Order: sequence, then structure tokens, then C-alpha cells
Amino acid sequence: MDALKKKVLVARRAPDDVLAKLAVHFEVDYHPGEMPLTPDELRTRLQGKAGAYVTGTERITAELLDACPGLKTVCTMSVGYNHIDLAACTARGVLVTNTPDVLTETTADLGFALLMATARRMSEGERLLRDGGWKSWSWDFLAGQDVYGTTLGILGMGRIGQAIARRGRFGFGMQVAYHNRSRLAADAEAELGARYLGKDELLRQADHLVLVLPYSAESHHCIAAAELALMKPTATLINIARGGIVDEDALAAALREKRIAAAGLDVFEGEPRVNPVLLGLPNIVLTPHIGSATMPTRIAMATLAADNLIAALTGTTPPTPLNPQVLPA
Ligand code: 8YV
Repeated sequence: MDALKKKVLVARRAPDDVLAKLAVHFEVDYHPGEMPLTPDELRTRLQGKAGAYVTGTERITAELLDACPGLKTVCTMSVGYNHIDLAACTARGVLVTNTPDVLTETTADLGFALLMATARRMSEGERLLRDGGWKSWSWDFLAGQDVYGTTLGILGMGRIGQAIARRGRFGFGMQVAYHNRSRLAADAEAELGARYLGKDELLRQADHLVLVLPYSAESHHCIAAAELALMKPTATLINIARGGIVDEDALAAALREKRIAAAGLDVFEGEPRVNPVLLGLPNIVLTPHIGSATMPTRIAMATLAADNLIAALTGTTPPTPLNPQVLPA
């Protein structure tokens, strides 16, 4: 043990190379368990630590920060940071970093895969086949919705939204429409062939609506009964952002009553618990939050989180800070 090394907590399992890299700089307290630390365990393990490597499963609250006054930086291995009270961190001078960019294309791939699987009823078909239910052919057997040439609606046009737009436009001849807090620059809209619409109009026009917006108090349940009622009965809804964006009970009712055709969800409000009413519906494709889950991308995310941690605690500017205003001028 090197008394001069700063202490950090690595709160979730991480690649060996990443741990080895961190160990060069820090005394590492490592939680290799498959289950996350409880909030109490997290608070205890953060005592005396200057930095924390976390993932989306560790909540960093104002109370936790107050209980861990030595903490200087929190580096999350995720692009989303709704699990971190960023304002509380900034107010206490705690530097926060995330892992944007390295997961953009991988997550867009999953979003598009989910769209295809949902529109073409792939999970329903596989279940039927495995259960021995494939007996014959009929004209409307597992007939779903078209993807090619249809209207792709994107709610939240950040990096991942734009990557999905490119897949839709250039791969599938889709008309791209979007809504976002701020409108894209004219050249970006032109490159993607993307039309900016008000949220309600986007809901009305989309054949496939993909949710890629950040989760916040503002976006909580921003797709609920009233919004679902605006969608076409043939439309599909895809959520790869955060579960809390969709009112799952309202979605279940819309799917049950065929007010929209189908949904594809990679994220859930109480994940890893999944609302049981969703599990019973045929017209829904469910995946367990695997948007960024390829080996190369997960390694890139872990490496970037570690690089951020090393930079933050060795006096250099981290590659991807979220609150650079806390850095010394
Ligand atoms: C991660 C994610 O799987 O990056 C994000 O925001 O939601 C996912 O890529 C997860 O949060 C791991 O920290």
C-alpha cells in the first residue's frame, strides 16, 4: 500500500486492464459483486475516498456528498447522469464526468434493432415458433408494420438521436422528423433531411417514434395517456432512453387496446424490475437495458471513465467533464 496514493472506490465490476491502469495511480477499493452496493454500503465505502468510479446504478445524492466530504470527483461509466445530482456536486466543488460519444453508434444500432424487431413482430414470432405454435400460413400471419420509406420520429435529437436519424434516412429511406429542446443548426437538419416539429405534431406524424431524450423532472412521464392518444394506431414506440420517460401503465393500456401497434423497450421505470402488466402483452419487445452492450463499447466506456478519474485527481483536465466550472481556472 502506498500512503501517498489517493484512494478511490470502483463501485462496480470493471475490465482488468482498467483496474490495472487505476492501480498505477490510486489505492483502489474495488466492489466486484454482481449486485450494486446499497446506499448505506456506498456511503461507508466512500469514506476517505477522493474519487468514485460509478455506473448508472449508484445514486449520488446531496446527502451522500455531505456524508463524504473528502470526495473530489465522481466519474460515471455512462452517458446518462440522472443518477447523479449534478447541481449538488457543482455546489460542493465535486467534479463529475460521464462517457459520451464512445457509445453513440452502438446505442443507435440497438435502437434501430429494437425498432425493426418491434415493427416486424420478431419476438412474438420467435415465441410462437419456440412454443410450437407455427402450424400454417395465412395472409396476415404475423403481419407487422413497414419500416422502409416510413416516417421516423425522434424525440430528443442529441448525438444518439442523430445517429438513429442517419440510419433511418440513409439505410431505410425514411422521412426524419424530430422534436428537441433546441432546434438543430440548418446544415445539420439538411444533412439528416430532418424536419423540426412540435412535440404533438411529431406524435401525430411518426410511424415509428424513438425516445432518446435525457431523463429529468421535466421529461418524467412525458409520454403518457394524452401523448399516446395522439399517435397513429399503426405506430410503434421505442424507448432506449430512461424508463421514467414513459408512463408504463398508460402504455400498457394503449397496447392492450391496440391504440398503438407495438412498443420496444430497453429501459424500465423500476429496472431491473419490469412492470408485470408489460410482461403479459404480446405486442411488445423487451430488452434488459443493453443499448451500449457490446464488448468494444463497454471497454471504451470503462476506459474513458478511468481516464476521467485519473485526470481529475492528478490535476489535468478530464476528457469529458460535465461541470468543468469546478475545475481550477
Ligand atoms: C449503461 C446507459 O448501460 O450510458 C448510459 O447512460 O444507460 C447505459 O449505456 C449504464 O447506464 C451503465 O452505467
